[in-house]
Amino acid sequence: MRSAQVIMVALAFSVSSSAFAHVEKGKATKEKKAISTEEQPFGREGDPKNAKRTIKVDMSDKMRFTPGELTIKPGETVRFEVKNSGKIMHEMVLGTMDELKKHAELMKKHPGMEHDEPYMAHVAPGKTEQIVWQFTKAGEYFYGCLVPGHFEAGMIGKVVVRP
Ligand SMILES: [Cu+2]
Repeated sequence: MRSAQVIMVALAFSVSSSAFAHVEKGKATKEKKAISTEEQPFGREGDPKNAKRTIKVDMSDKMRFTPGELTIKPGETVRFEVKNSGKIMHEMVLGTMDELKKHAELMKKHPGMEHDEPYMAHVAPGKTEQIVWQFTKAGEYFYGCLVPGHFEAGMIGKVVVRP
């Protein structure tokens, strides 16, 4: 029982640290691919068929998300329609506060880095992109814009997952 717990903890750690394994790509493409089964501390990629709720999120050059706070039920799959109503690039990245902070630091060191994960949407000015995500566990999570400087300017929102 003890050793099983240790393995579980080690496994959870390796999964969350792999979230920072960015792949440098020429261009981030949004082609159709299989739904990832990778578990993150804040849930996993959702099946669009199970998304009963759509939440529109607006991102502006005032470095704000609207809405800035969401309440979601544990197990719920949500379709985010993420609109960039500004004139510069923005992105919505879901995560824990700890991960978002680390990720923002990484983005400052490597500003040209492109990455694509199911829990993030990079949105060009005037465009709308989607994230389908299942929040599997109750807790407090966040979404941030990790374009260098934006997170620090307060471009951050909160997701409260509770029954
Ligand atoms: Cu931004």
